Amino acid sequence: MKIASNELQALQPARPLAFDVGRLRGDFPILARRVHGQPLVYLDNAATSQKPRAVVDAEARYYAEYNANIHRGLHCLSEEATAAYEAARDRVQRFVNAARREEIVFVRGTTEAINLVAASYGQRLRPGDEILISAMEHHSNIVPWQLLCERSGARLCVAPIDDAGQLRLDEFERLLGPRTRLVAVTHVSNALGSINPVAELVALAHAHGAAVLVDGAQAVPHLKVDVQALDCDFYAFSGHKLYGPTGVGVLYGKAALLDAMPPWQGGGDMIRQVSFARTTYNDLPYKFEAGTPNIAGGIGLGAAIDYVDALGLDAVAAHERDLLAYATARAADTPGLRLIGTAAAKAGILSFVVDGVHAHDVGTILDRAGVAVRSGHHCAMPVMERFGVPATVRASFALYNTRAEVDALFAALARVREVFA
Ligand code: 7TS
Repeated sequence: MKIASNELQALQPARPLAFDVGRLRGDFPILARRVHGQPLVYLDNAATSQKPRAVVDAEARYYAEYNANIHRGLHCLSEEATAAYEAARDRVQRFVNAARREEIVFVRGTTEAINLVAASYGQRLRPGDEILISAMEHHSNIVPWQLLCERSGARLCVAPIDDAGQLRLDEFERLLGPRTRLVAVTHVSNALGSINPVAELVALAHAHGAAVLVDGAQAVPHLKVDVQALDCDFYAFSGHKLYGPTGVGVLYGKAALLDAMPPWQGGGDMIRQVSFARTTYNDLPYKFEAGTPNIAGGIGLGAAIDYVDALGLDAVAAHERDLLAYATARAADTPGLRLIGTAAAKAGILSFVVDGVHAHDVGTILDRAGVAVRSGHHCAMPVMERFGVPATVRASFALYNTRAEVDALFAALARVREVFA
């Protein structure tokens, strides 16, 4: 009996490819370029990560071969585009282990996901209710809640962090009270790298009857996320930090909650029946997806998830842990460098200040050496205030970074010392 090669493939146990950073760097065309005459050392992955050829090609193929609007045309191209977009939703569902595909709402990014929850779920908040966040949140997980507090009369409570940049669990628990309706907390801090014990926070919040939104923007590229195991009510992330396109992201929400929530934007696709007397809304997830979405972006995000899945997030995490440990050790040997964020559990981020040199000057000198980092407050001004610094330099790692690139970072930092000596 002859066995076709694809059937043979199906007989092999699913095994991630070996993690060969040298080989997989070839998948990212941009990594071959030079800046200021130097090889690019891209360490600004927490801002946005670079895209593998597979993602760029998936977007280009949509535009070149089957560009059409989705969910409406009965013609061939529209059916192909709809199938590809909805297949991306299925990939996202598997990626975060959501129970149902209707629980995956496509949005513009993390920021929009959080604003959606604040605008829609937020309508049930009343004066005197409380929203609990942490002191390490990105502005996009602070300001939407402040706006909601202004609208509703609710109060914003903030759980503090310790000197290492870890959430104070005792204070978090103390701040959970009978008026707490919602907890909104980051999974991984973008300014410090701290990983929060989300499952534990969710259990505590649920014991007090509060729903939980998790900002997963900095977590999904580095950790395997299982929304059912976390038992969070909402989980938000962006495609562009996960090797996918900009302008697309995901709001996961438990179906029962999403179902009970009012729509937040009105328009095409989110309705079932419209008349001037009365409009009824579409089923989940479309009720929250008004208007033509980022079709190419959704398809590109599906390709990005395929790429990461093929490598295996466990292998990616192990590689990044090695880079972070190596960089942390080198930082300890660097005079005048102080780490901001030394939590026991960290993912992919080395934030620091250099004695006597502003972070922006450090960033500029690093850039001349081809090393791209972010210098500033990282849209987390309260974190800067907590540590008494105006800004930090942040090197953030991705699956394609190497120890040699960490060496390039520290060689450029030595140059900073020479310039400012
Ligand atoms: N939440 C966290 C924890 C983030 O790190 C970011 C972006 C956002 C939310 C917002 O994501 P967006 O895709 O909607 O913009 N963080 C960063 C950063 O650290 N540097 O640039 C953007």
